[in-house]
Amino acid sequence: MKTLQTKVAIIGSGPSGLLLGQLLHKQGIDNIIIERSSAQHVQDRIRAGILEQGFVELLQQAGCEQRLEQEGLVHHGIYISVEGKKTHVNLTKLTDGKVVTCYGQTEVTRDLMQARQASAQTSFYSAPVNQIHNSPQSKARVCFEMDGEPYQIECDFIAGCDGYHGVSRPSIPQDIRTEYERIYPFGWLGLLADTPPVCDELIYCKHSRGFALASQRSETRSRYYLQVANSEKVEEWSDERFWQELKLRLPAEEAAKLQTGPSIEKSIAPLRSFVCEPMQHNNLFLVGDAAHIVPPTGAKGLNLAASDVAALYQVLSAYYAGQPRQVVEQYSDVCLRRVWNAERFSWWMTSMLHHFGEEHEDKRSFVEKMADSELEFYLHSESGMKLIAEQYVGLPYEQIKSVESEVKPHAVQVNS
Ligand code: RFL
Ligand code: PHB
Repeated sequence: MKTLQTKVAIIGSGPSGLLLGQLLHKQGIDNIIIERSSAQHVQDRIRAGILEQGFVELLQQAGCEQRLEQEGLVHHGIYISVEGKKTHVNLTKLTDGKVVTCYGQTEVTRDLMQARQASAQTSFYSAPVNQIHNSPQSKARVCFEMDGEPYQIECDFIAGCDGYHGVSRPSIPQDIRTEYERIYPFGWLGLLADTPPVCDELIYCKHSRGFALASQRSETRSRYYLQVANSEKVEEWSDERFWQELKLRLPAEEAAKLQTGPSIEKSIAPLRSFVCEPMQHNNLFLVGDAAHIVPPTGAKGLNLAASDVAALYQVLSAYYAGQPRQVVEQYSDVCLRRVWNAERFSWWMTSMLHHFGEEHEDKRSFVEKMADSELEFYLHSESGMKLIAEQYVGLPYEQIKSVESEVKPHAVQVNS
Protein backbone atom coordinates (compact mmCIF):
# COMPACT_ATOMS: atom_id res chain seq x y z
CA MET A 1 0.00 0.00 0.00
CA LYS A 2 1.27 3.48 -0.89
CA THR A 3 1.19 5.99 1.97
CA LEU A 4 1.09 9.76 1.54
CA GLN A 5 0.98 12.57 4.06
CA THR A 6 -0.78 15.91 4.10
CA LYS A 7 -2.43 18.36 6.46
CA VAL A 8 -5.99 18.16 5.07
CA ALA A 9 -7.37 15.28 3.00
CA ILE A 10 -10.34 16.47 0.96
CA ILE A 11 -12.79 13.79 -0.21
CA GLY A 12 -14.66 14.92 -3.33
CA SER A 13 -13.88 17.37 -6.08
CA GLY A 14 -17.26 19.09 -6.39
CA PRO A 15 -17.42 22.83 -5.77
CA SER A 16 -16.97 22.36 -1.98
CA GLY A 17 -13.79 20.29 -2.25
CA LEU A 18 -12.22 22.37 -5.02
CA LEU A 19 -12.96 25.72 -3.35
CA LEU A 20 -11.67 24.55 0.03
CA GLY A 21 -8.54 23.10 -1.57
CA GLN A 22 -7.76 26.33 -3.37
CA LEU A 23 -8.36 28.57 -0.32
CA LEU A 24 -6.17 26.36 1.89
CA HIS A 25 -3.47 26.28 -0.77
CA LYS A 26 -3.48 30.11 -0.92
CA GLN A 27 -2.92 30.08 2.84
CA GLY A 28 0.01 27.65 2.50
CA ILE A 29 -1.91 24.70 4.00
CA ASP A 30 -1.11 21.49 2.09
CA ASN A 31 -4.03 19.37 0.99
CA ILE A 32 -4.84 16.41 -1.26
CA ILE A 33 -8.15 15.96 -3.13
CA ILE A 34 -9.45 12.43 -3.77
CA GLU A 35 -12.35 12.13 -6.22
CA ARG A 36 -14.35 9.02 -7.14
CA SER A 37 -15.22 10.05 -10.71
CA SER A 38 -13.11 11.21 -13.63
CA ALA A 39 -12.27 14.92 -13.93
CA GLN A 40 -14.33 15.09 -17.15
CA HIS A 41 -17.41 13.61 -15.46
CA VAL A 42 -17.16 16.12 -12.58
CA GLN A 43 -16.85 19.01 -15.01
CA ASP A 44 -19.78 17.97 -17.22
CA ARG A 45 -22.43 17.86 -14.47
CA ILE A 46 -25.13 20.49 -15.03
CA ARG A 47 -26.42 21.83 -11.75
CA ALA A 48 -26.91 25.15 -9.99
CA GLY A 49 -26.76 28.62 -11.55
CA ILE A 50 -27.17 31.42 -9.00
CA LEU A 51 -24.29 32.63 -6.82
CA GLU A 52 -24.70 34.80 -3.73
CA GLN A 53 -22.27 37.66 -3.12
CA GLY A 54 -20.55 35.61 -0.37
CA PHE A 55 -19.70 32.91 -2.90
CA VAL A 56 -18.36 35.46 -5.39
CA GLU A 57 -16.12 36.93 -2.66
CA LEU A 58 -14.75 33.48 -1.81
CA LEU A 59 -13.94 32.90 -5.49
CA GLN A 60 -12.09 36.24 -5.45
CA GLN A 61 -10.15 35.14 -2.35
CA ALA A 62 -9.31 31.89 -4.14
CA GLY A 63 -8.08 33.92 -7.16
CA CYS A 64 -10.70 32.33 -9.44
CA GLU A 65 -12.91 35.30 -10.26
CA GLN A 66 -11.58 36.49 -13.66
CA ARG A 67 -14.01 34.65 -15.97
CA LEU A 68 -16.91 35.07 -13.55
CA GLU A 69 -16.38 38.84 -13.60
CA GLN A 70 -16.38 38.87 -17.41
CA GLU A 71 -19.11 36.35 -18.14
CA GLY A 72 -21.31 36.22 -15.01
CA LEU A 73 -24.65 38.00 -15.36
CA VAL A 74 -25.45 40.30 -12.44
CA HIS A 75 -29.13 40.09 -11.49
CA HIS A 76 -30.82 42.88 -9.53
CA GLY A 77 -34.17 41.15 -9.15
CA ILE A 78 -36.38 38.12 -9.71
CA TYR A 79 -39.97 37.76 -10.87
CA ILE A 80 -42.58 35.66 -9.11
CA SER A 81 -45.50 34.80 -11.37
CA VAL A 82 -48.79 33.52 -9.92
CA GLU A 83 -51.08 31.99 -12.58
CA GLY A 84 -49.40 34.21 -15.17
CA LYS A 85 -49.44 37.47 -13.14
CA LYS A 86 -45.87 38.68 -12.50
CA THR A 87 -44.56 40.57 -9.47
CA HIS A 88 -41.04 41.98 -9.53
CA VAL A 89 -38.91 41.49 -6.40
CA ASN A 90 -36.26 44.18 -6.64
CA LEU A 91 -33.42 42.51 -4.75
CA THR A 92 -31.05 45.49 -4.93
CA LYS A 93 -33.57 48.06 -3.69
CA LEU A 94 -34.91 45.82 -0.93
CA THR A 95 -31.47 44.81 0.41
CA ASP A 96 -29.50 48.07 0.25
CA GLY A 97 -27.64 47.24 -2.93
CA LYS A 98 -27.14 43.48 -2.96
CA VAL A 99 -27.23 41.39 -6.15
CA VAL A 100 -26.89 37.74 -7.19
CA THR A 101 -24.76 36.49 -10.07
CA CYS A 102 -25.92 34.02 -12.69
CA TYR A 103 -22.92 31.78 -13.48
CA GLY A 104 -23.28 28.02 -13.86
CA GLN A 105 -21.83 25.50 -11.42
CA THR A 106 -20.17 23.89 -14.46
CA GLU A 107 -18.19 27.11 -15.03
CA VAL A 108 -17.30 27.49 -11.34
CA THR A 109 -16.01 23.90 -11.37
CA ARG A 110 -13.98 24.49 -14.53
CA ASP A 111 -12.35 27.65 -13.10
CA LEU A 112 -11.51 25.94 -9.80
CA MET A 113 -10.12 22.86 -11.56
CA GLN A 114 -7.84 25.02 -13.69
CA ALA A 115 -6.57 26.85 -10.60
CA ARG A 116 -5.99 23.48 -8.90
CA GLN A 117 -3.92 22.24 -11.84
CA ALA A 118 -1.81 25.39 -11.75
CA SER A 119 -1.29 25.08 -7.97
CA ALA A 120 0.63 21.78 -8.18
CA GLN A 121 -1.35 20.43 -5.20
CA THR A 122 -2.02 16.70 -5.54
CA SER A 123 -5.42 15.48 -6.77
CA PHE A 124 -6.50 11.89 -7.47
CA TYR A 125 -9.37 11.27 -9.91
CA SER A 126 -11.19 7.97 -10.57
CA ALA A 127 -10.13 7.11 -7.02
CA PRO A 128 -13.07 6.17 -4.76
CA VAL A 129 -12.42 6.51 -1.02
CA ASN A 130 -13.50 3.29 0.67
CA GLN A 131 -12.52 3.83 4.30
CA ILE A 132 -12.01 6.64 6.78
CA HIS A 133 -10.11 6.22 10.06
CA ASN A 134 -11.06 9.01 12.39
CA SER A 135 -10.33 8.16 16.01
CA PRO A 136 -8.97 10.67 18.56
CA GLN A 137 -6.26 8.16 19.52
CA SER A 138 -4.46 8.02 16.17
CA LYS A 139 -3.74 10.10 13.10
CA ALA A 140 -6.67 10.48 10.71
CA ARG A 141 -6.45 8.28 7.58
CA VAL A 142 -8.26 8.10 4.27
CA CYS A 143 -8.02 4.90 2.20
CA PHE A 144 -8.78 4.65 -1.51
CA GLU A 145 -8.05 2.66 -4.59
CA MET A 146 -6.72 3.88 -7.91
CA ASP A 147 -5.93 1.72 -10.95
CA GLY A 148 -6.47 -1.32 -8.72
CA GLU A 149 -3.79 -0.20 -6.23
CA PRO A 150 -4.52 0.60 -2.57
CA TYR A 151 -3.43 4.00 -1.14
CA GLN A 152 -3.70 5.68 2.24
CA ILE A 153 -3.31 9.31 3.21
CA GLU A 154 -2.31 10.24 6.75
CA CYS A 155 -3.49 13.71 7.71
CA ASP A 156 -4.46 16.09 10.53
CA PHE A 157 -8.02 16.62 9.27
CA ILE A 158 -10.46 15.15 6.76
CA ALA A 159 -12.90 17.37 4.85
CA GLY A 160 -15.88 15.25 3.74
CA CYS A 161 -16.88 17.16 0.59
CA ASP A 162 -18.27 14.02 -1.02
CA GLY A 163 -21.91 14.94 -1.55
CA TYR A 164 -25.11 13.26 -0.41
CA HIS A 165 -24.04 9.74 -1.53
CA GLY A 166 -20.47 9.91 -0.19
CA VAL A 167 -18.67 7.87 2.46
CA SER A 168 -17.98 10.62 5.00
CA ARG A 169 -21.38 11.01 6.63
CA PRO A 170 -22.02 7.24 7.10
CA SER A 171 -18.57 6.96 8.72
CA ILE A 172 -19.84 8.99 11.71
CA PRO A 173 -21.28 6.46 14.19
CA GLN A 174 -25.07 6.26 14.07
CA ASP A 175 -25.50 7.04 17.77
CA ILE A 176 -23.67 10.35 17.26
CA ARG A 177 -25.54 11.75 14.27
CA THR A 178 -29.17 12.77 13.88
CA GLU A 179 -30.63 13.12 10.40
CA TYR A 180 -33.67 15.22 9.50
CA GLU A 181 -35.35 14.64 6.16
CA ARG A 182 -38.33 15.59 4.01
CA ILE A 183 -38.94 14.07 0.58
CA TYR A 184 -41.29 16.04 -1.67
CA PRO A 185 -43.85 14.30 -3.88
CA PHE A 186 -42.35 15.81 -7.05
CA GLY A 187 -39.09 16.56 -8.84
CA TRP A 188 -37.74 19.13 -11.30
CA LEU A 189 -37.30 18.26 -14.95
CA GLY A 190 -34.50 20.54 -16.21
CA LEU A 191 -33.69 21.41 -19.82
CA LEU A 192 -30.68 23.32 -21.13
CA ALA A 193 -30.81 24.82 -24.63
CA ASP A 194 -28.87 27.24 -26.79
CA THR A 195 -31.78 29.64 -27.16
CA PRO A 196 -31.93 33.22 -25.82
CA PRO A 197 -33.57 33.39 -22.35
CA VAL A 198 -37.17 34.67 -22.30
CA CYS A 199 -36.30 37.29 -19.71
CA ASP A 200 -33.10 38.94 -18.43
CA GLU A 201 -34.04 37.95 -14.85
CA LEU A 202 -35.32 34.65 -13.41
CA ILE A 203 -39.07 33.96 -13.35
CA TYR A 204 -40.40 31.62 -10.64
CA CYS A 205 -43.87 30.54 -11.84
CA LYS A 206 -46.58 29.18 -9.58
CA HIS A 207 -49.21 27.55 -11.77
CA SER A 208 -52.12 25.16 -11.30
CA ARG A 209 -50.40 22.78 -13.79
CA GLY A 210 -47.28 22.83 -11.57
CA PHE A 211 -44.29 25.07 -10.90
CA ALA A 212 -41.91 26.25 -13.63
CA LEU A 213 -38.67 28.25 -13.56
CA ALA A 214 -37.15 30.27 -16.38
CA SER A 215 -33.42 30.62 -15.74
CA GLN A 216 -30.34 31.07 -17.90
CA ARG A 217 -26.63 30.48 -18.22
CA SER A 218 -25.76 33.30 -20.64
CA GLU A 219 -27.40 35.68 -23.09
CA THR A 220 -27.66 32.81 -25.56
CA ARG A 221 -28.21 29.80 -23.28
CA SER A 222 -31.41 29.09 -21.33
CA ARG A 223 -32.13 26.78 -18.42
CA TYR A 224 -35.75 25.88 -17.72
CA TYR A 225 -37.36 23.62 -15.13
CA LEU A 226 -40.79 22.04 -14.81
CA GLN A 227 -42.30 20.46 -11.70
CA VAL A 228 -43.08 16.81 -12.51
CA ALA A 229 -44.43 13.91 -10.44
CA ASN A 230 -41.83 11.56 -8.96
CA SER A 231 -43.19 8.79 -11.16
CA GLU A 232 -42.30 10.67 -14.40
CA LYS A 233 -39.44 9.38 -16.58
CA VAL A 234 -37.20 11.71 -18.55
CA GLU A 235 -37.62 9.50 -21.67
CA GLU A 236 -41.32 10.36 -21.66
CA TRP A 237 -40.48 14.04 -22.15
CA SER A 238 -39.59 14.84 -25.74
CA ASP A 239 -38.24 18.37 -26.27
CA GLU A 240 -41.55 19.28 -27.97
CA ARG A 241 -43.56 18.12 -24.96
CA PHE A 242 -41.30 20.09 -22.62
CA TRP A 243 -41.62 23.35 -24.60
CA GLN A 244 -45.41 22.96 -24.91
CA GLU A 245 -45.83 22.45 -21.18
CA LEU A 246 -43.45 25.32 -20.34
CA LYS A 247 -45.48 27.69 -22.55
CA LEU A 248 -48.61 26.87 -20.58
CA ARG A 249 -46.95 27.70 -17.24
CA LEU A 250 -45.08 30.91 -18.23
CA PRO A 251 -46.74 34.34 -18.13
CA ALA A 252 -48.39 35.18 -21.49
CA GLU A 253 -45.77 37.81 -22.47
CA GLU A 254 -42.87 35.37 -22.07
CA ALA A 255 -44.81 32.42 -23.53
CA ALA A 256 -45.33 34.51 -26.69
CA LYS A 257 -41.62 35.21 -27.11
CA LEU A 258 -40.29 31.80 -26.02
CA GLN A 259 -37.74 30.52 -28.52
CA THR A 260 -37.46 26.74 -28.57
CA GLY A 261 -34.64 24.53 -29.81
CA PRO A 262 -33.01 21.14 -29.29
CA SER A 263 -32.04 20.35 -25.69
CA ILE A 264 -28.35 20.03 -24.76
CA GLU A 265 -29.25 18.30 -21.52
CA LYS A 266 -32.44 17.08 -19.90
CA SER A 267 -32.76 15.36 -16.53
CA ILE A 268 -35.03 14.93 -13.52
CA ALA A 269 -33.80 15.78 -10.00
CA PRO A 270 -35.87 14.68 -6.99
CA LEU A 271 -36.55 17.33 -4.34
CA ARG A 272 -35.40 16.75 -0.79
CA SER A 273 -34.67 18.63 2.44
CA PHE A 274 -32.01 16.96 4.58
CA VAL A 275 -29.72 17.93 7.48
CA CYS A 276 -27.20 15.85 9.43
CA GLU A 277 -26.23 17.04 12.91
CA PRO A 278 -23.49 17.46 14.02
CA MET A 279 -21.38 18.35 10.99
CA GLN A 280 -18.12 17.20 12.58
CA HIS A 281 -16.78 14.25 14.49
CA ASN A 282 -13.22 14.05 15.84
CA ASN A 283 -11.07 15.12 12.87
CA LEU A 284 -13.75 14.77 10.19
CA PHE A 285 -15.81 17.73 8.94
CA LEU A 286 -18.85 17.38 6.67
CA VAL A 287 -19.07 20.09 4.02
CA GLY A 288 -21.85 20.96 1.51
CA ASP A 289 -24.20 18.27 0.22
CA ALA A 290 -22.49 15.66 2.44
CA ALA A 291 -24.21 17.36 5.39
CA HIS A 292 -27.35 18.92 3.94
CA ILE A 293 -29.63 19.07 0.91
CA VAL A 294 -32.19 21.74 0.08
CA PRO A 295 -34.81 21.72 -2.67
CA PRO A 296 -33.49 24.05 -5.42
CA THR A 297 -36.38 26.54 -5.23
CA GLY A 298 -34.38 29.08 -3.19
CA ALA A 299 -31.13 28.60 -5.19
CA LYS A 300 -29.35 27.76 -1.94
CA GLY A 301 -27.63 24.34 -2.43
CA LEU A 302 -24.38 25.53 -3.90
CA ASN A 303 -24.35 28.70 -1.80
CA LEU A 304 -24.69 26.73 1.44
CA ALA A 305 -21.77 24.57 0.37
CA ALA A 306 -19.75 27.78 -0.01
CA SER A 307 -20.63 29.08 3.45
CA ASP A 308 -19.53 25.76 4.99
CA VAL A 309 -16.25 26.09 3.10
CA ALA A 310 -15.83 29.65 4.44
CA ALA A 311 -16.29 28.41 8.03
CA LEU A 312 -13.95 25.43 7.65
CA TYR A 313 -11.32 27.55 5.92
CA GLN A 314 -11.45 30.07 8.79
CA VAL A 315 -11.14 27.51 11.61
CA LEU A 316 -8.34 25.58 9.88
CA SER A 317 -6.43 28.79 9.09
CA ALA A 318 -6.76 29.85 12.73
CA TYR A 319 -5.55 26.43 13.91
CA TYR A 320 -2.51 26.41 11.61
CA ALA A 321 -1.76 30.02 12.62
CA GLY A 322 -1.24 28.72 16.16
CA GLN A 323 -4.64 28.86 17.86
CA PRO A 324 -5.46 25.88 20.11
CA ARG A 325 -7.33 22.87 18.70
CA GLN A 326 -10.52 24.11 20.40
CA VAL A 327 -10.90 26.67 17.60
CA VAL A 328 -12.02 23.98 15.14
CA GLU A 329 -14.74 22.74 17.51
CA GLN A 330 -17.06 25.65 16.62
CA TYR A 331 -17.36 24.57 12.95
CA SER A 332 -20.58 22.57 13.21
CA ASP A 333 -22.52 25.10 15.29
CA VAL A 334 -21.49 28.02 13.08
CA CYS A 335 -22.54 26.14 9.92
CA LEU A 336 -25.79 24.72 11.28
CA ARG A 337 -27.23 28.14 12.17
CA ARG A 338 -26.96 29.21 8.52
CA VAL A 339 -27.96 25.76 7.23
CA TRP A 340 -31.27 25.72 9.13
CA ASN A 341 -32.07 29.22 7.91
CA ALA A 342 -31.54 28.20 4.29
CA GLU A 343 -33.47 24.96 4.88
CA ARG A 344 -36.42 26.98 6.14
CA PHE A 345 -36.32 29.44 3.23
CA SER A 346 -35.98 26.68 0.62
CA TRP A 347 -38.81 24.67 2.17
CA TRP A 348 -40.97 27.81 2.34
CA MET A 349 -40.32 28.78 -1.30
CA THR A 350 -41.04 25.18 -2.34
CA SER A 351 -44.26 25.04 -0.32
CA MET A 352 -45.47 28.42 -1.61
CA LEU A 353 -44.74 27.84 -5.29
CA HIS A 354 -45.45 24.17 -6.05
CA HIS A 355 -48.67 22.36 -6.71
CA PHE A 356 -49.20 19.67 -4.05
CA GLY A 357 -52.69 18.69 -5.12
CA GLU A 358 -52.49 15.21 -6.59
CA GLU A 359 -54.64 13.71 -3.80
CA HIS A 360 -57.23 16.43 -4.33
CA GLU A 361 -57.98 16.21 -8.01
CA ASP A 362 -61.27 18.05 -8.10
CA LYS A 363 -61.05 20.13 -4.92
CA ARG A 364 -58.04 22.26 -3.94
CA SER A 365 -56.81 21.41 -0.47
CA PHE A 366 -56.98 23.71 2.53
CA VAL A 367 -53.15 23.67 2.79
CA GLU A 368 -52.90 24.88 -0.80
CA LYS A 369 -55.34 27.70 -0.16
CA MET A 370 -53.19 28.71 2.83
CA ALA A 371 -50.08 28.73 0.61
CA ASP A 372 -51.88 30.87 -2.02
CA SER A 373 -52.95 33.32 0.65
CA GLU A 374 -49.54 33.47 2.31
CA LEU A 375 -47.75 34.12 -0.98
CA GLU A 376 -50.23 36.84 -1.90
CA PHE A 377 -49.74 38.41 1.54
CA TYR A 378 -45.93 38.49 1.08
CA LEU A 379 -46.08 39.82 -2.48
CA HIS A 380 -48.42 42.66 -1.54
CA SER A 381 -46.42 43.93 1.42
CA GLU A 382 -43.14 45.87 1.36
CA SER A 383 -41.90 44.01 4.46
CA GLY A 384 -42.90 40.65 2.96
CA MET A 385 -40.98 41.40 -0.24
CA LYS A 386 -38.00 42.53 1.85
CA LEU A 387 -37.98 39.21 3.71
CA ILE A 388 -37.94 37.27 0.42
CA ALA A 389 -35.18 39.50 -1.01
CA GLU A 390 -32.92 39.34 2.08
CA GLN A 391 -33.03 35.56 2.13
CA TYR A 392 -32.68 35.15 -1.63
CA VAL A 393 -29.46 37.24 -1.79
CA GLY A 394 -28.15 35.27 1.22
CA LEU A 395 -27.59 36.06 4.86
CA PRO A 396 -24.12 37.27 5.91
CA TYR A 397 -21.51 34.68 6.90
CA GLU A 398 -20.87 34.29 10.61
CA GLN A 399 -17.30 35.03 11.69
CA ILE A 400 -15.62 32.38 13.81
CA LYS A 401 -14.39 33.28 17.27
CA SER A 402 -10.68 33.33 18.09
CA VAL A 403 -9.63 31.11 20.93
CA GLU A 404 -6.91 32.51 23.16
CA SER A 405 -4.07 30.17 24.07
CA GLU A 406 -4.24 29.23 27.70
CA VAL A 407 -1.73 31.40 29.54
CA LYS A 408 0.36 29.22 31.77
CA PRO A 409 1.41 30.90 35.07
CA HIS A 410 5.15 31.64 35.14
CA ALA A 411 7.07 29.14 37.17
CA VAL A 412 8.83 30.84 40.04
CA GLN A 413 12.39 29.80 40.30
CA VAL A 414 13.53 29.43 43.87
CA ASN A 415 17.26 29.66 44.39
CA SER A 416 18.45 27.77 47.34
P1 RFL B 1 -21.11 17.50 -5.05
O1 RFL B 1 -21.17 18.51 -6.14
O2 RFL B 1 -22.14 16.43 -5.04
O3 RFL B 1 -19.65 16.87 -5.07
C1 RFL B 1 -19.33 15.74 -4.31
C2 RFL B 1 -18.20 15.02 -4.99
O4 RFL B 1 -17.75 13.93 -4.17
C3 RFL B 1 -17.50 12.81 -4.99
N1 RFL B 1 -17.56 11.57 -4.17
C4 RFL B 1 -16.47 10.85 -3.81
N2 RFL B 1 -15.17 11.04 -4.05
C5 RFL B 1 -14.30 10.11 -3.56
N3 RFL B 1 -14.69 9.01 -2.87
C6 RFL B 1 -16.01 8.79 -2.61
N4 RFL B 1 -16.37 7.70 -1.93
C7 RFL B 1 -16.96 9.74 -3.09
N5 RFL B 1 -18.32 9.84 -3.02
C8 RFL B 1 -18.66 10.95 -3.68
C9 RFL B 1 -18.57 12.89 -6.07
O5 RFL B 1 -18.21 12.15 -7.22
C10 RFL B 1 -18.63 14.39 -6.31
O6 RFL B 1 -17.74 14.80 -7.34
O7 RFL B 1 -21.19 18.22 -3.61
P2 RFL B 1 -20.65 19.63 -3.14
O8 RFL B 1 -19.26 19.87 -3.61
O9 RFL B 1 -20.97 19.74 -1.71
O10 RFL B 1 -21.52 20.71 -3.97
C11 RFL B 1 -22.87 20.87 -3.71
C12 RFL B 1 -23.60 21.27 -4.98
O11 RFL B 1 -23.18 20.45 -6.06
C13 RFL B 1 -25.10 21.14 -4.79
O12 RFL B 1 -25.52 21.75 -3.58
C14 RFL B 1 -25.93 21.76 -5.89
O13 RFL B 1 -25.54 21.41 -7.18
C15 RFL B 1 -27.36 21.30 -5.65
N6 RFL B 1 -28.14 21.42 -6.84
C16 RFL B 1 -28.60 22.64 -7.15
N7 RFL B 1 -28.37 23.68 -6.29
C17 RFL B 1 -28.81 24.90 -6.57
O14 RFL B 1 -28.56 25.83 -5.81
N8 RFL B 1 -29.54 25.10 -7.75
C18 RFL B 1 -29.78 24.07 -8.64
O15 RFL B 1 -30.38 24.28 -9.66
C19 RFL B 1 -29.33 22.79 -8.34
N9 RFL B 1 -29.54 21.76 -9.20
C20 RFL B 1 -28.37 20.31 -7.67
C21 RFL B 1 -29.07 20.51 -8.87
C22 RFL B 1 -27.93 19.02 -7.34
C23 RFL B 1 -28.17 17.92 -8.15
N10 RFL B 1 -27.74 16.60 -7.71
C24 RFL B 1 -27.00 16.46 -6.49
C25 RFL B 1 -28.05 15.39 -8.29
C26 RFL B 1 -29.30 19.44 -9.72
C27 RFL B 1 -28.85 18.14 -9.39
C28 RFL B 1 -29.13 17.05 -10.38
C1 PHB C 1 -30.57 27.31 -12.27
O1 PHB C 1 -30.32 28.21 -13.07
O2 PHB C 1 -30.18 26.15 -12.45
C2 PHB C 1 -31.36 27.62 -11.05
C3 PHB C 1 -31.59 28.95 -10.71
C4 PHB C 1 -32.34 29.24 -9.59
C5 PHB C 1 -32.87 28.22 -8.83
C6 PHB C 1 -32.61 26.91 -9.17
C7 PHB C 1 -31.87 26.60 -10.29
O3 PHB C 1 -33.64 28.53 -7.75
